[in-house]
Amino acid sequence: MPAHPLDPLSPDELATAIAILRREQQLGPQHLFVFTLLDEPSKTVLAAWQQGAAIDRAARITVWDRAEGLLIESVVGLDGTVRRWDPQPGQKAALLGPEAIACIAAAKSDPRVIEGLQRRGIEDVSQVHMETWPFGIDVPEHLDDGRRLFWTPMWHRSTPDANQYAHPIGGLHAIVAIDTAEVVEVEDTDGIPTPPNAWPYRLHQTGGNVKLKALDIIQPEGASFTVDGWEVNWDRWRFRLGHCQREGLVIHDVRFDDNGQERKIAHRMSIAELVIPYGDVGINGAARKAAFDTGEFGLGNYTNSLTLGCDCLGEIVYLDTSIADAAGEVHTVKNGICLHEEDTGILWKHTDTDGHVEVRRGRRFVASSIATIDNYEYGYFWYFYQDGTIEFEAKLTGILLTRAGVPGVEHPSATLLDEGLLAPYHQHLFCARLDLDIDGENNSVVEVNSLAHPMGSDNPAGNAYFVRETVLSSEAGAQRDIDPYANRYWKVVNPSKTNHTGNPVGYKLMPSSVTWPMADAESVIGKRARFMYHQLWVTRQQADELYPAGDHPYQHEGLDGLPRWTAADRALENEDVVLWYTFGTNHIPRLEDWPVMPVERSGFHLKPNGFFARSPGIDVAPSESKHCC
Ligand SMILES: [Cu+2]
Repeated sequence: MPAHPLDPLSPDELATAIAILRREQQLGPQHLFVFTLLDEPSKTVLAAWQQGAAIDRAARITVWDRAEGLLIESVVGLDGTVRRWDPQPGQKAALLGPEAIACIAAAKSDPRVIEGLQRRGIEDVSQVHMETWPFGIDVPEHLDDGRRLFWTPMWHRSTPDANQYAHPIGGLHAIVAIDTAEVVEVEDTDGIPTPPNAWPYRLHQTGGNVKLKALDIIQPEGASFTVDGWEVNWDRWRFRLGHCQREGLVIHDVRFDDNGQERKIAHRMSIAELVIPYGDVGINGAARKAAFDTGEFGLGNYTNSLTLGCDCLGEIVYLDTSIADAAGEVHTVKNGICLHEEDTGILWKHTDTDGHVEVRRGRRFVASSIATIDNYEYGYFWYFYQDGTIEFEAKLTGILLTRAGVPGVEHPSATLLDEGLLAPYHQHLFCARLDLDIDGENNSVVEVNSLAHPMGSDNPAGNAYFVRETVLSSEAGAQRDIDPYANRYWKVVNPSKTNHTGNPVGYKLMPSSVTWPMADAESVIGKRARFMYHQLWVTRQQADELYPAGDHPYQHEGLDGLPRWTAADRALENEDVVLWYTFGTNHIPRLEDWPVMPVERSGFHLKPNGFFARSPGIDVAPSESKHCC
């Protein structure tokens, strides 16, 4: 039995939930399991639950009936009951791993594809790497009959250890109807040669020429944290971890011990969507390239198994993660989540006029997980600091998505990496869903702008500035953008709880790593990922509002999720609010991003702002390192 209602579904529970649904709804081979997720208990249920009490466990299972082309939302109690069975006509399932394998096999045996490859000098189709890219809704009219489709950019991999993205095959794609694994069209444009150079990156190919002396992280007394099931205790922090097939790593129930009083900060935090729109104007469907790695693929499906000494250094505790695939088979990833501590340099320091020095080293707790989706790696790193800060950092690495270009012809929206080898411009836009509960559920969100009066009677020396605080009172007015000129940030405060200065306690969201979407808001991707046009959205907490581009973005026309919910313009003051924060990177590829991109970082900070009476790091003990002063 799970120890806590928020524990991820165990392998047994995943298998049992699927078996119950199969039995009770008489599901057959045409039924695929799109997402099998924990049906998280409501805040009321969680608040009433006592350690050791019985737990009512349920799974939220999205089923795709491929024979009927029908998506069904269900909730299955582990007690054997089907509590919801709710067909969703018109919605389409995410792209599922086993389907992709069957469709690629079909594309590789299609005579038009084989002939197109041969014309390009490629005789062995087993040397072709095909990817399965969603169509968005940019489906050619004659194929647009409601089917789920994808298309297949291809690369030639001449040896098994070659860089899979060095030889993009120009102008050849199959368009595949997913549910019947049928190639419905082959797009074939001649005249684009395959780039010739190999660009290997494996150790035996590049050599490990730069060798530094060993650097070991030694914690002779062991780690300073404890992990009990999915609960972590470290320093003054206590929180729970979760993991699911869709979002990957999830953080639950974050609390901080403030001098003996445990105070709640967040109920649930996750990266609820990740969209990568490409800005490629090229031929043959290049404009279609935009993927929702969370909603269309399920980022958690692609979780890496992590390795001590490589992915993580120090005293590590790993947690295994489990998912059920489309066929209902349960897979467990050994070491899917890494938990450890890191030194973060100086936490604080002062040298007094009398020469007295006080200095403290800082440390942070890290919960991380890495997913590989085709060419890219996404590391999700949540950091908890001794000064009360929470940070999220996405680490982006992996291989640029390449395409072939005609040598000598300049491409207006791609970087030329090598002869005929292009890396199109694109963006990675993440949307964090932050259900903060600052000392309780009823909170308000305040925008803080720093402003200066013009030099004159209100500002005689021209140096003065003040802050203007504006409560974001309803959802329509709480769609906000960054303003670096006003040093804008947003605070989540509890209006019913004040600190010793009489001001409400709060945490602030510090915007950083923001990129502005380049796609026109009325373009296909602009409608489908409308959330990306504001860095901040605030909504009233609602258990079924989880994904900012809607529950099922695959081939969805858009304007679902945040734009739809916020049309209700619900009041937000002193309510249970959820912040949605959009951030990311504008990736104009560099030569130095090739052949494997050094890690790029993007994220945000949540910092206590009047939450504590003083720095919570002030009484951290001095370092006892033998190498210290
Ligand atoms: Cu990129």
